[in-house]
Amino acid sequence: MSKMKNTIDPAVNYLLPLAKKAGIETVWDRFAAMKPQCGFGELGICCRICWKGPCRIDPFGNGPQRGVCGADAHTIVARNLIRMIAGGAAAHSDHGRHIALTLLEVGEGHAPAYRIKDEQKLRNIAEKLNLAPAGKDIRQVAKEVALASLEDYSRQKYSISCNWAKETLTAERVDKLVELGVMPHNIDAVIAEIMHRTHVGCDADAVNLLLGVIKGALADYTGMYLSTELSDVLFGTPEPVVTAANLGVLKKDAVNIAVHGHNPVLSEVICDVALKMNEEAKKAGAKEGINVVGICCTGNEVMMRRGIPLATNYLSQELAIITGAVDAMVVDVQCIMPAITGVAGCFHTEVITTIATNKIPGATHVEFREDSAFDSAKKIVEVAIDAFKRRDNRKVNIPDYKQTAIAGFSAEAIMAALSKVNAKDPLKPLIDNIVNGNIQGIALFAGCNNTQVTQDNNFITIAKELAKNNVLMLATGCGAGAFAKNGLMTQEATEAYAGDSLKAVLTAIGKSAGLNGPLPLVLHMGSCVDNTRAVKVAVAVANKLGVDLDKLPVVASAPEAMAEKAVAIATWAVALGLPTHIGIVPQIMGSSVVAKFLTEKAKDLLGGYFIVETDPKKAADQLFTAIKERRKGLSI
Ligand code: XCC
Ligand code: SF4
Repeated sequence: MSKMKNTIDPAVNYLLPLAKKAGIETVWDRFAAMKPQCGFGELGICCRICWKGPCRIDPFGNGPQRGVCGADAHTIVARNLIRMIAGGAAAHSDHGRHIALTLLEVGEGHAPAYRIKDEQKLRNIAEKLNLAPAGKDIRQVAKEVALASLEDYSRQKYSISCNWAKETLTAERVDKLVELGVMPHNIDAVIAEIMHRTHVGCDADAVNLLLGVIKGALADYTGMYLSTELSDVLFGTPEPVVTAANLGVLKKDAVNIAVHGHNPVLSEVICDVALKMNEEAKKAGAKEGINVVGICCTGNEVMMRRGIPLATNYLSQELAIITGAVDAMVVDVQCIMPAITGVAGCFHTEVITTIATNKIPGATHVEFREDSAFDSAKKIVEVAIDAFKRRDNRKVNIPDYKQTAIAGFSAEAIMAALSKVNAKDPLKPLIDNIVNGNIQGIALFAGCNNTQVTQDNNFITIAKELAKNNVLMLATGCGAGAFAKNGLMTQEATEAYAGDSLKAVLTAIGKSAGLNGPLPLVLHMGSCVDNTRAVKVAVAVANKLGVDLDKLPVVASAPEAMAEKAVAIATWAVALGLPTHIGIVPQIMGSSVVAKFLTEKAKDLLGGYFIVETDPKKAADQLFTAIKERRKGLSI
């Protein structure tokens, strides 16, 4: 039996044998032990919604075709899917709520650790939300924007769409979604509605549930969009920054603090406080002071805004600890493996949880509160410095692998770079180059790592193929992490892999923008919630061309998707009109109705549709075919 490689990440490949020798189990060991995985679960035809179950449908047609209550495979698959969407939307939108509440506190003057870093962006948002900010005090504007955002969690009128959904899409898209009855009016209500309609004995109509899937995904979109935009207001809108990625960013002579999770509300303050506590770290013997590094999307957040290096992405989070050089891993919410405290137990590493609703057995909990953010951050840094004193240098193995990575491509940063080419009409150079075919289309890479496939490999393989075909590429989340670690967010990668016309465009823009060379091959747009940055660019292009999003040669790909959040993101990409690839077989194949809807029927309804393809080369072909089809539709 040929064994699939675990990863293409050289740092991980360096450390895995060391882990094995030390008897430390990792995600790949547990994955191997889990095999064979449950076939019913893989197909999505197992139901545990009530205690008459669990029920499972026989996919071969010999055994039961209905659960005890009579639900068939289509109902069960659709219900399982929509509950995943609810999970994803809840995660993203709760993160968004946290940011909105923090902005409200700032507006009210209750959060001394925070301030409004990007006033202009706040005013632009207020304008977009029709809040007439002109002449108003900035704190007043902050309050009004926060409240208008929180309204998207509390509005009771079903007929009024969420502010952040209706003001950020093309008018045509909004009309279409309203007509289909899938525009959310209230994020929380949509999530509650999903839990209700999937309670035993409720919605059994798979197609009706699938429309609910779209609505849930759009609630996810709403929460993500406001999360990104308000984070920029509080912490600054990212601008291009040169930094580094992979485990080689850890430093032997520094107190290494890894910030991991998703929410910048804490990590931003930790970065501030770490700067101030450098001397204390030095006193403790760390010649280089404090070295903050990032993991997963908290890592992307601080990388985009501060140039903090990215240590690693999702699947290799345990390996960061196995270097023996991480003194504290500070986690907030989402995508934190409970396994890390076990690994940390073999070293001196302190795992510090910070959020009351996200604790891990074996971790030290330092509760984080916005009103006393500095104190919490200080305490966390002290725990890290203390742990550093206990570090066993014989156990330190920092892999000598790191890559340069250029990050920080917010929509605003892209517009700024383009305006260096054409100040009056910044979108023109982009659109002209799409129309003349120098840029064939745009691909947005998003989503996670997954043990089902070789870590990072799908991302890199697909990107190299699309680069050859002159496709402009954007990335977020752990996909961005994959590109950063593997050297695709560099100018050298553009030279090495971009097709001639793409290279020429990236070079022209890069040079005008003062980068002394091309833009990187893949533009780092941020964390998972930041996928909406790409929507912002796409909507601007669509509006300028006077077409809807489903006409643009823009595609999305989550080739190593794993989380419920990724399922929600991919689904709203479809709802917005994008051909959207997933490189993992989704757990829906037990229902022909659901599978057909998402891969075919969605196209008629929304313009977007799912492409399921596990072979990365074939996936690249299909994505490029979708781009060409769109070009044909536009007669370009
Ligand atoms: Fe999580 Fe955002 Fe997925 Fe990475 S990409 S594994 S969701 S950290 Ni969003
Ligand atoms: Fe079985 Fe129906 Fe209960 Fe699901 S809801 S566990 S299918 S009886």
